[in-house]
Amino acid sequence: MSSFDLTGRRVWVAGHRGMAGAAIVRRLQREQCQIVTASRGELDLLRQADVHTWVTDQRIDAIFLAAATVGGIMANSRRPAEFLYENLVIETNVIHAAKCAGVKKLLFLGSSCIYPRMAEQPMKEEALLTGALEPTNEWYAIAKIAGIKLCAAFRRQYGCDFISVMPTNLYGPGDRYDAENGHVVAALIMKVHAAKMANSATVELWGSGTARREFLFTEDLADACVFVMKNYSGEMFLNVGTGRDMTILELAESIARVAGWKGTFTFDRSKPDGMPRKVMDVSRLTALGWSAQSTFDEGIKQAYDWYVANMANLAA
Ligand code: GFB
Repeated sequence: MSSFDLTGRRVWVAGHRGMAGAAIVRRLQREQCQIVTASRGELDLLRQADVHTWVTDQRIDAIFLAAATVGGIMANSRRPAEFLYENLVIETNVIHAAKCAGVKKLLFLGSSCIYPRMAEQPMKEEALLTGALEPTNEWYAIAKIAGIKLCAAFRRQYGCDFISVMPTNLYGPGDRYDAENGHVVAALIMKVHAAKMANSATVELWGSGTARREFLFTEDLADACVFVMKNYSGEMFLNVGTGRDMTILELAESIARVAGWKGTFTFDRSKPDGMPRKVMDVSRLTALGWSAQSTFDEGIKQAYDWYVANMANLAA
């Protein structure tokens, strides 16, 4: 197994304000490395020359590329240009700058939405580009597929040690708590908590509630990213998840249980379900020696408690 020592390295977490990037920063605090971050005001990742200068001047050794324009099913459908263009530009700028500056290792974060809509479940890495994408997130998926291919191409042509991981749907502290544009876990935590506070008897779910998703706690994702950075080198990207899924209604019921809300769910079938099922085959990562440690109920409780403690600041 390949090994990359983080000790003493200057490690840039691109996208450290996002849910995944912030979790990677927290996890890296347990390593003996120098964590480097840049706020949006200091560095605009959409500006190629600025990214090149910054990576060179900062003498970066390793990069976690977690910066991306992200959102839930509705944000993806409504803002296709931003999801395609901004993600392509960010990853192109950072990956190319890393090569030019001689960065020793780079880990790119993709997404499980890269797989075909009708991919065989659980989805193996080999399913990439074997069929048509899910229309609600194809713009984001195409950008993420390009990012994986950039890492692979730079490895083949220039020998760069650039690798990619494909996280499943994530949730946790610091998620985007936005009922319209966020992902399902954050949106349902908000809706259920609001119903509890208002003594409402019902909460409306988008779609049929029968779509199936796999959810990974963001602290587990961060742990997997650090593990993979240290222990894996190869052209094939790696799925990161739990390998277990549930229906959206089951997710909603778990959140209601954690929140202590006893109402019922209704369904707005005018809203899309998106992919009918999305669960990853995580056997490649398991074979390397990593598996998720948090239980779903623990993770949801932490995410819910974080939201309740921070909701006043989020609204401000
Ligand atoms: O997490 P989510 O927005 O995105 O939605 P995807 C997951 C499922 O939850 C869909 C249902 O079936 C939705 O119809 N759902 C029910 C809700 N109620 C709600 C609600 O109030 N809000 C939201 N957002 N969903 C994403 C991609 O797809 O997967 C992203 O759009 C990313 O780009 C992510 O790749 C991993 O799981 O469908």
